[in-house]
Amino acid sequence: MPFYDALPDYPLKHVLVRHEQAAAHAADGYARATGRVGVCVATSGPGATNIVTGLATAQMDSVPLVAITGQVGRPAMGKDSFQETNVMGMTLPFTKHSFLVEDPDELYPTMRRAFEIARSGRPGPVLVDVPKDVQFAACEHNGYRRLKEAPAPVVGHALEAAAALLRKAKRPLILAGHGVILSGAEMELRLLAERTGIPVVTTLLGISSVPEDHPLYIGWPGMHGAASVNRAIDKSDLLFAVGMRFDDRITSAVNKFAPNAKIVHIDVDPSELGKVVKPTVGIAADAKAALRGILGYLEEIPEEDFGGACAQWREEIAESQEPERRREDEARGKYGPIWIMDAIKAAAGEEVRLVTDVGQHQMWAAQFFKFTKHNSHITSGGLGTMGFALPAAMGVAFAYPDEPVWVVAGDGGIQMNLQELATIRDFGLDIKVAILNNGYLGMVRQWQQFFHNRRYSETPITGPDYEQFAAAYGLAGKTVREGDDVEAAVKWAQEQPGCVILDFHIDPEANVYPMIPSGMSVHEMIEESSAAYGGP
Ligand SMILES: Cc1ncc(C[n+]2csc(CCOP(=O)(O)OP(=O)(O)O)c2C)c(N)n1
Repeated sequence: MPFYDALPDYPLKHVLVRHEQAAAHAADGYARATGRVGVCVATSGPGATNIVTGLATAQMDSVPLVAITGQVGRPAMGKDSFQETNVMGMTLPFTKHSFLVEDPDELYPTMRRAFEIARSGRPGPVLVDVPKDVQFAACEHNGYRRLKEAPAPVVGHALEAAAALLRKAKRPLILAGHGVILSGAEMELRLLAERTGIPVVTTLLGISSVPEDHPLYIGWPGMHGAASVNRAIDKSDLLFAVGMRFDDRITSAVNKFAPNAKIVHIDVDPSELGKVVKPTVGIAADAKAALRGILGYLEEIPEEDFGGACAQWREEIAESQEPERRREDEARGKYGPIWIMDAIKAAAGEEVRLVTDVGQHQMWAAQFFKFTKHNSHITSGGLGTMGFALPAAMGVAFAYPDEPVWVVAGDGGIQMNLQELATIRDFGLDIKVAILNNGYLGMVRQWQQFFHNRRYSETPITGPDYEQFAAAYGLAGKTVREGDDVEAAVKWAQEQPGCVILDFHIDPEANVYPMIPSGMSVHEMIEESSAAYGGP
């Protein structure tokens, strides 16, 4: 109450969402798209518990957030008071830092520090819990001393060792993660790839750190990654991993990850080095600084060695991508996810930012959308939070009101935060929503199909008529079925002012390929997923 009473006196833009979880995801979307700190506010008790999923989502993907929660007054704390909850205790495991402000004079410096912590080093969410009587109290503030930013020193000999490994490798791969985007190291990454001719793969969150039409970009690995990319990792003799954390969707998709490779691992968070994969050379440093340092050691490679050194390796990879390309092109001619992705890209143009939810559609978008704009792929990777996309897109749209923003979601996840259409309408946000409606919790159904003998236990799911639902919110909507003109519908949506919902009824049993269950060997995987499951 005191916070909201003060709010009109300050030049802050406040967005009243309809569910606090959406506030956290919207702040997250804003932060992912801009690199700036996103802020969300919630009241004590149920308001605070509602933002918990949003904080965990941000923590898993290293997103800078400050979440401010109201707390009951200090005398009431610890007494099961009305709407009291220990939000700090509850969120400690998945915030970068948490504060409970017990002294009004500490409020100002704590807020400043919260922002600094959220954006420094490896970014993450910071919680500031403020008791009601602290909010009411008069406070003194005597300025603020910034934390001394001490970027992890980049150790010269480690950089040199990494450069030496790059020079020697015959089958090297660059594996770029979210850290490349977070540290703004895209140029350095590209320079390194182009100078050495080394093919680049990304993690899911690293998608759009390199334009997908770059000749050295070959795709992404893991459980639903391309077989050719997993195979390349299997054969690689040097994995140059930067700004990534060896998530188990990549490493345990196969029984032995990168068995023939030396590993260079660069991460700003030293605790990531050796946590999952033991590096040959570990460098605890900001991606941009480390890449610059390494580039310095690669300056005097003779021209003919640049790019030429692994020409045969690139050819080998290109060959193994050929059947995948063929299968993708065949699927392109049929009504389904690829067609829909192509149509969105064509109608929205190169500037589009795509925010995806979690499930099959997320994997299809990552596989087929062909992201060419820097940092244009926004998704919940680590926590995999259904319900993320629509509110996160609100944050993206607030950050870039004049650029196209599309949501791709399933008919399950979209229903987890649909109430935000009211917020979207109130602010006239220009968000286009494509629901890939298969009538199932599709990704779960796919697992049931393959591993539970098609026992579709509790995965068929109903929903509203989305056209009518959109209309009830004063928004435009359309249902698209096989045989309808997908391009025309998407173009129509793009041309409408404000938010539009397109409800694409797709094949209920369409699957994501490849699919590599944990522990399968690369060789089994290639046979199973490419042949038996039919690819691409
Ligand atoms: C909040 C939340 N609950 C449950 C899950 C587990 N889960 C992952 S994908 C999925 C199904 C998603 O279905 P839908 O949104 O329809 O998308 P589709 O897979 O059909 O594209 C579920 C239930 C999750 N990731 N997040």
